[in-house]
Amino acid sequence: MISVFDRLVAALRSASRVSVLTGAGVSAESGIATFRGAGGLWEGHRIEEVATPEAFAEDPERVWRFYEMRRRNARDARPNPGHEALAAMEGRFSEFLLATQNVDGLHRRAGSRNLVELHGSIARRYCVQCRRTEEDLEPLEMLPPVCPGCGGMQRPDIVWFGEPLPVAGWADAQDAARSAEVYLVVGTSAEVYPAAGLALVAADAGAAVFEINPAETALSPVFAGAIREPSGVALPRVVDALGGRTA
Ligand code: BV8
Ligand code: ZN
Repeated sequence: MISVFDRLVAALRSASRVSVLTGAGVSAESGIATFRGAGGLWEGHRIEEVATPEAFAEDPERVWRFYEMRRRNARDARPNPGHEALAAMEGRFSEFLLATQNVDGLHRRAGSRNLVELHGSIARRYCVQCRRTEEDLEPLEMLPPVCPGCGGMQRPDIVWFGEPLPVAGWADAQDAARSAEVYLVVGTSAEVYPAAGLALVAADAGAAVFEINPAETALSPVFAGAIREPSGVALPRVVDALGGRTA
């Protein structure tokens, strides 16, 4: 009986088009709490209540306290071997795209370049008046921060619940899911749409879809197989097994 791990490695060995969807679980080993693992609460409120345009309109300072806390966590965190393995995979396939739901910037810091940040980035903020954008992870002097250009209030460049995903990034992620021969779903509870739907797009288009997650998820039944290990352990093992594979 061939193991799921060996099936995954064999599928990757013969693939030239690979795409990956990641969620908060890939950053867990960098010390960043996941949404639903950490109870998904902030000051006693569900994330879905804090990460919305309505919450921001009602109390921008409270929402900024949530994001300043997450900016500090991201600033202090380091990419883990799972992030690094995904960055290493990029160069081994003629077509590779990593679509992440994470806003912590760790994939980019690990070296991933064929990357779509489906839900924005905690390092970016923009002025609600003139849309001027700043990008840094420095501590913010005042909350809410103000635009250095026009003095308008800035908001995080994050996709909140009820907000549309970036059009270009979403299109690229969908195209990659449609054309992938192997699709990896790593560290996500697959509860947030439309991101989670990418796994269904890949499966419907005939990709071999594998899940890397210590726990079952809503989409587990759809997948060709699951590796029930932390991504920081499983992904480096997969990359090692691919050896010096060239594109
Ligand atoms: C939209 C930015 C329309 C914020 C985020 C009812 C049914 C279905 C859908 C909806 C519904 N009601 C509303 C909706 C739509 C809604 C949605 O899906 N809601 C959910 C809650 C049901 N979606 C939206 O609103 C989206 N927009 O639909 O717009 C539209 C269209 C056009 C025009 C106008 C409007 C926007 C969704 C984006 C929301 N923003 N992030 C922020 O981060 O502060 S989502 C947020 O959840 C994060 O991005 C996070 O990544 C994402 C998903 O969570 P996960 O990443 O999966 O994390 P989670 O903690 O859940 O799971 C962690 C997993 O890791 C677990 O499985 C665990 O086992 C595993 N794990 C743990 N350790 C490890 C590990 N795995 C591997 N290794 C480990 N070591
Ligand atoms: Zn401005």
